[in-house]
Amino acid sequence: MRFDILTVFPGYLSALDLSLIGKARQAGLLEVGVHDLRDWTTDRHRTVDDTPVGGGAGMVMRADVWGKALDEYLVGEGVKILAIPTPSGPRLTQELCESLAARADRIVIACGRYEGIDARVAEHYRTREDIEVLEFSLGDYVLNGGEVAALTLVEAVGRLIPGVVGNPESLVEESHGQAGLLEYPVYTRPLDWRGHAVPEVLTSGDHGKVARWRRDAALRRTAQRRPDMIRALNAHELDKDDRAILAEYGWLWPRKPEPFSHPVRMLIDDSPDPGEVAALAARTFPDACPPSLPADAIAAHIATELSEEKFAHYAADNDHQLLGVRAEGGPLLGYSLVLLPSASRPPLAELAGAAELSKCYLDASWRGSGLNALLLTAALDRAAHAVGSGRIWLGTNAGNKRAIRAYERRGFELAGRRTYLVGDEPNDDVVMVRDIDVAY
Ligand code: 6GU
Repeated sequence: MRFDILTVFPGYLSALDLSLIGKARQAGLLEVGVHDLRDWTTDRHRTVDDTPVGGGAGMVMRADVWGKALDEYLVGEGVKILAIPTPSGPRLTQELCESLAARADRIVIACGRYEGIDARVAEHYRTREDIEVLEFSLGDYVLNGGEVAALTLVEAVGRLIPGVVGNPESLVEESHGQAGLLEYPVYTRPLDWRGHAVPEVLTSGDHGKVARWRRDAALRRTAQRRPDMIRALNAHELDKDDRAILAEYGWLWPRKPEPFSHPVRMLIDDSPDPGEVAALAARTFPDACPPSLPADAIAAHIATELSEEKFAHYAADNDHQLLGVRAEGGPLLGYSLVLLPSASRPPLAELAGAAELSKCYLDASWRGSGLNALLLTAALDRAAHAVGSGRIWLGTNAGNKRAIRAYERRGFELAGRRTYLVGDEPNDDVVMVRDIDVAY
């Protein structure tokens, strides 16, 4: 592969004589030519720029000078790329660098300065069928010229050419590599430095455990720093452990049907619309009832206890904590209602002073996805912040084994029984309780 870099500051690119790229050039793996754009000027002052047509600040680089210079290097057989660094281009990515390393024969880089290069230069070379024009940006900030971006492109593409990087395994687990994750953190000796220890698992010699730890760390890092990369992951390539880690950061998938092949970011909504909550409550309440319960009793309960007016009252009342959960920008998928001790009427004397988890319901398509744990954690967290340290109780139908098991997994224990009226029908409920505490 050959790079030709055109610039008004050829000295800027002397860094390409050094390190791995310098060695690769000496070894003949890579050719790099650096050329002074002013060599293609004809006037005494070697002028490469002029004032912008239409007015405005700064100077614009002349198309005629650039055209003569570029024509000289965009020649020969094979895949020819004209790369133009500009903050207004699409972002340079690892994927693009891999594609260039695999198929480009010649890359000519036009380094602009001042306000940029006359737009007709890119326009003209785009009309040439034997040339691909690639405008690219390094990121959302402005540099004084394209030279740093040219260095970046040569290094990012050059190191992917076989033989340039000594140990090809170094390329496998990198950030922005195939896994679509940032790289895990790395450590070397000393094992203890200024009181910071290397994570113990890395010294265990257990390769399976080390691999899992590194994968977890990569997932955590990416979830914290680059939500855009999590959103782009293919959900079907993630295992159970991956999913559990991402769930901690609010990224979930519905279990069935599974229409999303990408993780979905769930957000807690601290003030859900009471009408939306009432609609969700009407949809989800029947699933929590035993089959023996008459439909009209369920309908009566929905009409009186789960109305928009009731939820509007809870939303406005300081003794109640109403929460929703939804995918970013999507419909409400779950809601919870906590009654603080002042509003709770516990059915057992020993629960006096406890808060009450009065409701916690999820849309059917999201059950089993981990969304329940997310909502419940948020509800308990807010209850704990209101009461400090204390207890929270709940009642759920004694026949609803799925719910009872789910609450047991979240630390609730059986405390007794109560009778609960749905419409006029008495129902047998279990009462469960757990401690809550502000987690500082
Ligand atoms: Cl490629 N060029 C300039 N001048 N500024 C930039 C850039 C490129 N990428 C980010 N900022």
